[in-house]
Amino acid sequence: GKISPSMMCADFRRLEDQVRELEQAGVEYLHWDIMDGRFVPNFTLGPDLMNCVRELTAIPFDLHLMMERPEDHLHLFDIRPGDIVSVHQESTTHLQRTLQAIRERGAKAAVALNPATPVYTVEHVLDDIDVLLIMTVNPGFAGQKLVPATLKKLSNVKTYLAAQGYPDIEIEVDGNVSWENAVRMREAGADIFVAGTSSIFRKGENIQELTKQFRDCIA
Ligand code: S6P
Ligand code: MG
Repeated sequence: GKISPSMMCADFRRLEDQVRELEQAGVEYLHWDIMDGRFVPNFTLGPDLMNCVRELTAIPFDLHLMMERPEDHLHLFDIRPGDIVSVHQESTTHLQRTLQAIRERGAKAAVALNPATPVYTVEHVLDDIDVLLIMTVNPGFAGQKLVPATLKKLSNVKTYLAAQGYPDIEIEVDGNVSWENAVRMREAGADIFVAGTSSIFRKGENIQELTKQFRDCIA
């Protein structure tokens, strides 16, 4: 499995140090939660901060756009080849066109699904996606509890994608990916794990050490 640390859980007072620690830990992505206060009831990181960290590191970015009409705002982000860009099925008006626009910028196109959104809603864009992001909490905040029904949903996703003829689409999970939940998510077929306060970002503890332990859970 691949690890995508959630940067909204980082210690902003020492952001550059944290990025270095994540480099040392060998994580595959940095996960950027971008919220607009409308699609989700919170605000978090924005393009200026994300683009600034871009200059600090070569780790690919994993953008999670939690906003109304993300297609209107893609141009604000320094998207590079090898990144993942997720837009929500629930908030993107012309989903197929938006996924195309993401691929045109060289990134992997992803659709994110809220816990209540059925997987079959992406059936007609399977040709256009590289990653399917299954939210295991309702997006908006770090530190929430897993919505239990999402584990069953997750275990059906892999079978569904294979049956549709898309076994190579990667499955990403986001929300309360704790040690215990990560093991279950791995068994259910997840490939990319968003790591937040439930795993590698804990006050007073060492990121590299925690990341090592986390990797054992998803191996
Ligand atoms: C939630 C956001 C997530 C969180 C992440 C935090 O709206 O999309 O990426 O930052 O889930 O991790 P945790 O372990 O605190 O749930
Ligand atoms: Mg996220």
